[in-house]
Amino acid sequence: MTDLILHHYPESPFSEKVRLMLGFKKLPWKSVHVPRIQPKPDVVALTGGYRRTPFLQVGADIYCDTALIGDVLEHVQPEPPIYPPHLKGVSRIFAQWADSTLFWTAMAYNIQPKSAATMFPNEAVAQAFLADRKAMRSNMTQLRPADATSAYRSYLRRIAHMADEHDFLFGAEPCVADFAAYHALWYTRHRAPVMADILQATPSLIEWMDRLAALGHGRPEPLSAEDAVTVASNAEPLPPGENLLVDSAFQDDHGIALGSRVSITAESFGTEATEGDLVAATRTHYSLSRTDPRAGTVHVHFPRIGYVLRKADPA
Ligand SMILES: N[C@@H](CCC(=O)N[C@@H](CS)C(=O)NCC(=O)O)C(=O)O
Repeated sequence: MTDLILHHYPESPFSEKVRLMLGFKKLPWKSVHVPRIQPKPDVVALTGGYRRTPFLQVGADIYCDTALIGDVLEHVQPEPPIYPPHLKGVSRIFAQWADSTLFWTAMAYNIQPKSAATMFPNEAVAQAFLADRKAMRSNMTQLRPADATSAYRSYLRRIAHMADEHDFLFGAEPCVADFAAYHALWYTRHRAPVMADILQATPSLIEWMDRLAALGHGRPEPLSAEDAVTVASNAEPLPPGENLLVDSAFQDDHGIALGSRVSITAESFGTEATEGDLVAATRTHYSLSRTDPRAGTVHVHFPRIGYVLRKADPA
């Protein structure tokens, strides 16, 4: 199979979620480091506008969002499963809560003046990062630090209750719920250690985190961003139904026909649009075809949930 190329950066919590899934499935992968803030010319050459981290490239197919990347990894390497059949519904619903409510509560707690001072090499880098993220959050409400602290404490206790029962949240083996709940807590522990006391109230939580960390990151090998763009330009995107996604049947909820010129944006946090021709709109995902001067023709894939599909404005 063509290489799995993960575009990510070490400090990114959502990337840690995927790195651990790769570790759980013992997969080899190529590791491309992307910038933490805009501009991201090599990212945009592949995604067409989407700037969030991580995304997964396989040849000329670009899979955006960790929810979709989980599906791709399960397809590539079904064992061990991250979506065990008996937890199919609950694990995805729990993961969605963790990737949204838990994540944003943790981040409002993690990034406060006390921790921000320790996270960046200097004031200029800190200011650039905070300004970039503020612009990304412009359509979101943000928890105040005290409210975030109260909620985070409660969520941690609830997760610890689950870890009291079994080695992992829903049983003896990890599933997507564990990976989704882990990454924001990993950020507290490793990227904002001055804030990490909050994790100590619940020993079973730390033991559960240690069990997940022990899964490792699989077998990464470095690749430059330029080489990743060359990989795309030398490949053809796979037709819908033959790529690494589970379904291809057309589901039209928007009155937008296949072949239409469309744009896709995240519902919130980083709403830069990707524009292209709609080549698939299935129960689970959208796929756009676009041609880039450097990357050639690529298919960019997004999950349906969390993304907005619109007809593109006529040129
Ligand atoms: N729902 C997305 C969220 C991804 C996300 O918010 N990632 C953060 C980094 S952990 C991000 O994109 N930050 C801005 C950036 O990296 O440019 C996913 O699951 O992939």
